[in-house]
Amino acid sequence: MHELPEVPRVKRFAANTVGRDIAVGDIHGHFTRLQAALEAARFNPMVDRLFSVGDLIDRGPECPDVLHWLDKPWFHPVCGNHDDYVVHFDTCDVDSWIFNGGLWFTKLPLSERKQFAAKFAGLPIAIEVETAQGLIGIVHADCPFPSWEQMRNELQFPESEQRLRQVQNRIMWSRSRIDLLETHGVEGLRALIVGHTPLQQPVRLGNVIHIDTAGWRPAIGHFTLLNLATLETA
Ligand SMILES: [Mn+2]
Repeated sequence: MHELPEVPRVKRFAANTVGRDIAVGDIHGHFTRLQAALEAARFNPMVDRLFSVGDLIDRGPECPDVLHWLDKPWFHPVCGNHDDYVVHFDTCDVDSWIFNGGLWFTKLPLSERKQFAAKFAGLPIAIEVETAQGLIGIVHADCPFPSWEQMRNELQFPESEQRLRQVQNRIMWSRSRIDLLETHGVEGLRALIVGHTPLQQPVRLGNVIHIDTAGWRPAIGHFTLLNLATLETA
């Protein structure tokens, strides 16, 4: 096991008073398509910020480009289940990762794999963004608690490593809300933005907005860019 630095699992951003805050769904190694979507929405990297629900890599052709994107000061992703494979590349279930698109990673030299893992270990599990209209939460798959505060406490002050792992796995993998079409939402937020489950169009369940419209599936998908102030697509 390589040593990983301790990073905050919940990262908070003050309101953007000079530009727009935009959220995008799963990217999966399609950065050229993402760039085109940003240009179409006139994204301005001088003032705008792009928040991502994670799953930056696997499946698409441009996975190694993720390192350049993580250096961009306006790009702020949470950790998705695919990104979590990278963080734990030496201990994860490699067979299931390869089955899910991770073959490219296994071909990298060990020094590069370590470089990716160190970079991905800096990804928060949850992001919260202040807006004039209220707090926005961002996680990869779901908030598996009735309130955002409860989830934040579980992440920041876990009672055990095992409990933390269970909570993080549900945040990164759970599909129960969308599968059951639960509309009770998450207390303590204006809206929660999630990805993970590919959909033809964004789906809103209570205050939870699912925005993975499969921009990483050429021909049938598109990137949804959601404006966090208006909660409309950009
Ligand atoms: Mn996912």
